[in-house]
Amino acid sequence: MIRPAYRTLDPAGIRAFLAAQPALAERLGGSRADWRVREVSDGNLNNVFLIDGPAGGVCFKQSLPHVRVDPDWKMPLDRTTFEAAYLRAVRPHVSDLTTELLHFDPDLFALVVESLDGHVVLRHGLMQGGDWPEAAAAIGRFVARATFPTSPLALPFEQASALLAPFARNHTLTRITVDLVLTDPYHAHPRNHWLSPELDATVADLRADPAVRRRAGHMQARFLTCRQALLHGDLHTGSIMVAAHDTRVIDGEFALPGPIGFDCGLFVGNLLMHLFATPTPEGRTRALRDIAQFWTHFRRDFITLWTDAVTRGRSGDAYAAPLFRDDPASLRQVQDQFLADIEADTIAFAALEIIRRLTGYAHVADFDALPDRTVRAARQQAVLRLARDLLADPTHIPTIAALSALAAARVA
Ligand code: SR1
Ligand code: MG
Repeated sequence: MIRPAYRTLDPAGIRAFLAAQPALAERLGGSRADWRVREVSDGNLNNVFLIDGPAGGVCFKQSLPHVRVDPDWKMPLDRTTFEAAYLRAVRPHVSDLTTELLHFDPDLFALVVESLDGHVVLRHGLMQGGDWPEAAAAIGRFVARATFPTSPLALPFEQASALLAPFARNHTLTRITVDLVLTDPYHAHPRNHWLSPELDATVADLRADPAVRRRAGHMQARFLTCRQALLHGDLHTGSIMVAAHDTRVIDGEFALPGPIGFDCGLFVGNLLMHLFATPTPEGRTRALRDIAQFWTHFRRDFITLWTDAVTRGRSGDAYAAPLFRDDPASLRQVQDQFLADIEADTIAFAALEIIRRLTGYAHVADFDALPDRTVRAARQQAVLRLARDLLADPTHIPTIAALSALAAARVA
């Protein structure tokens, strides 16, 4: 059989594609002429459409041969392959917190997932002053339940290795992270830019500080060598959709084996930026609440999963059950150390995320909520200085609680 070559589908092409898949056509109901196709592309990389039919809806996502927001930046198509693989790998553990994979086409690099029409992107919702009091706890649960079971804490090393190996080949998007998140902001690079000249001195200070560069280098090494578990790899507030009592993580195309604190740090870093961008005291109170809730739930759920696995004699080869099953005090001690290491990584990766989102290639919209450009620059400067301080002296701020207290004092 000759398989069709890749082409970017327009709405008519998407209708034909869906009509050719009986299960998808049945899910939508009616016939293709009844289907409403809306483009909702929001991220930097891919085309995304929502399709509604008389019986239901689906979401269609397709890789482009370039960065969506920059057609001159050519890019291999393989990213949706990794997103589909990530969904298959974590969905059994987080079925209520992500989306159902309905179909993947490896030739068109297109995936179809359940539609979350009625949900909003968390970043947009927060910017509009909305409150989702359950969302941060849900993301804490998500990270615990997506990482523990995909790590050698839970699996024999052979199984962990087989699970993680394909994701270690997610070179295209890992290169993006290595460059855009971990490297470019710390030297002069043409992709870097920032809001206004008021930030020039802050950016220059940051780059001139050897302690910052040493810590950025250390975190590059953590990111590339500490393969603790399967990560989402891009867990910012634009990769989360929320409704009143429902939180879903989307966009797993950056999935890779890595340090668990990377996923935690991206989420916390984005909440910190929201904290400094939100114009109201209520918004700031909620951002601090969300950071605390996230960490509390992540930590608690991770330890619960681990303790249960050891107690049942069904943990993996790292901290193997025979060593700890009959020694709960030692288990508690190694858990506290493991979680303290994740906490330190979280704080450092949060700082790196803040710096790259304000001085690198891909910025965030949160600060658009501040109409006055001078106020916007002052708030960006404050959160950039916080990020610099977190990197320059990690021993000074060793916990999420200390980080929140410092952020609260600086944003007041
Ligand atoms: C060229 S891609 C830029 C950014 O968009 C994605 O969402 C990732 O965060 C990436 O770093
Ligand atoms: Mg994305």
